[in-house]
Amino acid sequence: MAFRWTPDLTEKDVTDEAAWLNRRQIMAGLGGLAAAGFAGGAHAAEGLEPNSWEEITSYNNYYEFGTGKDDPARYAGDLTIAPWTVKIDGLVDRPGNYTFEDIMSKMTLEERIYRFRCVEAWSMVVPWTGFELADLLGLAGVQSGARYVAFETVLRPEEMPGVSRRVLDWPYVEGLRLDEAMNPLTIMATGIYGRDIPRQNGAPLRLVVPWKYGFKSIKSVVRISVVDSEPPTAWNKSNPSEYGFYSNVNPQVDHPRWSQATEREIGGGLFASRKPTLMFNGYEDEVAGLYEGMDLSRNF
Ligand SMILES: Nc1nc2c(c(=O)[nH]1)N[C@H]1C(S)=C(S)[C@@H](COP(=O)(O)O)O[C@H]1N2
Ligand SMILES: [Mo]
Repeated sequence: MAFRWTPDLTEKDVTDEAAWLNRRQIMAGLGGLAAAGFAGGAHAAEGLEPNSWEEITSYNNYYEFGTGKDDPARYAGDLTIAPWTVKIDGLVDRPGNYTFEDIMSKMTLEERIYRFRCVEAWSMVVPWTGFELADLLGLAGVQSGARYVAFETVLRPEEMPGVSRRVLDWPYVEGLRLDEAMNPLTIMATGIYGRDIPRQNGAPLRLVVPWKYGFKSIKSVVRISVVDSEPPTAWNKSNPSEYGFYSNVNPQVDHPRWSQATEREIGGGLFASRKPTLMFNGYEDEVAGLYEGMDLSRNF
């Protein structure tokens, strides 16, 4: 087995987190408006307490590196993330291979503190840095007739020890309806706590859709295709009766094998009580309109 670099929590990580928290306190002191702007808009201005850097980067799901929660932090160190290109194709005016640097030079980065709810009924709060997916799609120029957006994760068996097992049909793929993709809450994240996003969290850029179960937020994206019909998605292909295309967080629609009414907060401690899960993970005001007239127990 090849040498693996294991990312450890260094003094710099702790310093960055402390600096970030300090900066936030200063911003909050400047008044509600500044604090709201810093948190990335009204939806995030309610004072969410982010999880620690350590929690966010050591308890992960990234099955290409193994199915254990600590496998991604242990084994993702070998993933080559530079150079990196994202192929944008399909129903766009300017298809092509966009380099990570090219994308970063054209996008506006913002900090967004979002709730993150896994379908397995645990949750965190993550201070992402990223840009709106709508801006990237705008760069490529979405054509009329486009209805969905498909995403694909990098597939490198020599760097990803988990893909030797067919746990899922690799590469990992995901999809959104075009209006979901264009919603201002939907971002491509490139950082956490103001630092580059670690490999175990989906470096160098990953999707974050905060009102949907975590598996929709596909990591290490290498391809974005604008298409006219609903694209296949990894978990739906593997088990369609348990994982639907929409996968909106919904406390009233249980997973066939467990309740979705409550969640375990990571870092809550051994004796913490479970927290009630919020409709659309707390983003109902922003996204409920996308699903007007749809039966959410059928379109789960
Ligand atoms: N390519 C890829 N993306 C993925 C996954 C994965 O296994 N492979 N796991 C998903 C699941 S189930 C969750 S909960 C989140 C976890 O993100 P985090 O490790 O940053 O918390 O990533 C999602 N994106
Ligand atoms: Mo998940």
